[in-house]
Amino acid sequence: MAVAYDPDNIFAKILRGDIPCVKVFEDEKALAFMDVMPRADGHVLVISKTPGRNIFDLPAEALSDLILRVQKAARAVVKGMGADGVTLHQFNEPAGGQSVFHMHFHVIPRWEGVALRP
Ligand code: DGP
Repeated sequence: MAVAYDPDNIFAKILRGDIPCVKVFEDEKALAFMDVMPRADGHVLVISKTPGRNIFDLPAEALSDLILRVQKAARAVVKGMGADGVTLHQFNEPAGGQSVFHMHFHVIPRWEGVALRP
């Protein structure tokens, strides 16, 4: 698997400020913002600031930085949304369900007995 990173993907444009987003958190390693197609209220995307298409090419240090921000986002959405838990989604390549080819995690608040929206 060696597909090149495309610096013109949507999330790279969001990182450059070329496309707006509803930002919820940012530091030197990652950006978190609201998903435009939320599977539940409070559905957040956490993206790496290091260029990488997905799990296959993101450098280990950037992956480690990213998962720590995912943990932070998970704690924040549970607190902020009054959720009972979170579901993390992370897709890799079209066959794996990925549609935006810049490494990211979905952090989706969950409530007991409430299904995800399709
Ligand atoms: P996936 O690559 O399958 O993890 O899906 C990408 C997600 O990104 C999908 O839930 C919709 C979201 N998305 C796509 N374009 C935009 C955009 O321009 N802004 C925001 N905030 N989210 C987007």
